[in-house]
Amino acid sequence: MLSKKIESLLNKQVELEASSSQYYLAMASWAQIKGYNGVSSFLYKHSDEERMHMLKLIDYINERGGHGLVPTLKAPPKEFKNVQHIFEQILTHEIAVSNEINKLVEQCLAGKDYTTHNFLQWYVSEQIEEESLARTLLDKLNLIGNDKGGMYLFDRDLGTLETEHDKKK
Ligand code: OFO
Repeated sequence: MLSKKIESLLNKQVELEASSSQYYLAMASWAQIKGYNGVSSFLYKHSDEERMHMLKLIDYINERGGHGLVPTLKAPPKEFKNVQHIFEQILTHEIAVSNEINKLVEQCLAGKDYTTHNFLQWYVSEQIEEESLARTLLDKLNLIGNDKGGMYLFDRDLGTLETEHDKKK
């Protein structure tokens, strides 16, 4: 059985995963109308992954006798400066999410909730992967700079990049 405190912290994490999903969905839609089809397909998949992270938490909370709550979300931004800026925002966002996961892990240890601690290890490794992917893509974008040909290839490659989402299909 979950303690009320851990249940509420897990529900906060549900909200964070849901808002990550919305955030990436807004980026995907922006990229699509700007003609970046590869970037947009990558971001749509990324948004789906975040939704899956949210669902996994809701299911866990419910399985442990709590109540997974569906949050009200703030609308994400509509406009983005450029693709590079999007990936900078993704990296910053993922670092913030990792910090929240780490805090949650600490709280589980403090409350001796080893089951939730164990459950959260999946999120810990997922965050390492997400941060590292965002860093790699941002490094590539920094190399490309204002080179239009480079950007064309980046977009094309991203459209064919196999993500966690593809592997789980
Ligand atoms: Fe849920 O992994 Fe990103 O935020």
